[in-house]
Amino acid sequence: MSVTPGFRGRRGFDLGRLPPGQYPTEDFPVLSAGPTPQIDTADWRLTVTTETGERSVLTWPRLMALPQHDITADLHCVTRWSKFDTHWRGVAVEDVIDRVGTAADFVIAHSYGGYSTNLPLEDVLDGRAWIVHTFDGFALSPEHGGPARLLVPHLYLWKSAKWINGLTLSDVDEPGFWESAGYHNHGDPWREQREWKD
Ligand SMILES: Nc1nc2c(c(=O)[nH]1)N[C@H]1C(S)=C(S)[C@@H](COP(=O)(O)O)O[C@H]1N2
Ligand SMILES: [Mo]
Repeated sequence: MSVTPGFRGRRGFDLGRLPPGQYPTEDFPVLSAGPTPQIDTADWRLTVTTETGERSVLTWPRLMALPQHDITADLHCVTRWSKFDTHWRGVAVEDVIDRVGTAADFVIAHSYGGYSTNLPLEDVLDGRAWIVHTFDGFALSPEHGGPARLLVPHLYLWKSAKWINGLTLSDVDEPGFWESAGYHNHGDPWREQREWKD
């Protein structure tokens, strides 16, 4: 890496934490491919479907009854902004998936409104991905994916599906909304996996 870890830029950002081609910002831009769904927590459901078709439906009270984690993470959007030290609260994806048995290698996250994104299962296990409902101590706003979104901070932010309502486990990898439109299948910001052409 060409930047010395710990070196601070003009505005005090730790540039060693900045993936290639990104710039740091303190804003939190909203990027949504369609209208913002308004989902009441009383109506919210997260359906986990296994590769054999078994289903487990999580309601809001059941989500809140799972172990809660406080997460501090840097966000990296493929449109080149990065936001450091964001604070979230939510449940680990493995705690949601543990409710069913699976031997699948892939997962597709589905959202209210029809958005989807695909991930290798290993990328959402072991404390690397969460279903988050709180941002900066407040209920997650609808614009940013409330009542609950996926948070996968080690991948570009399009993998962090807002308004999540489903996790489908699969033996085969199926491209989601942006992946079908030419975005990279994996989306690792440290490898600049922006487009699907390498
Ligand atoms: N359901 C849904 N999730 C989504 C999107 C979307 O359009 N719909 N956009 C993705 C993209 S491209 C980005 S960069 C981030 C933006 O999250 P933010 O609006 O909270 O910044 O959400 C991701 N999750
Ligand atoms: Mo994005």
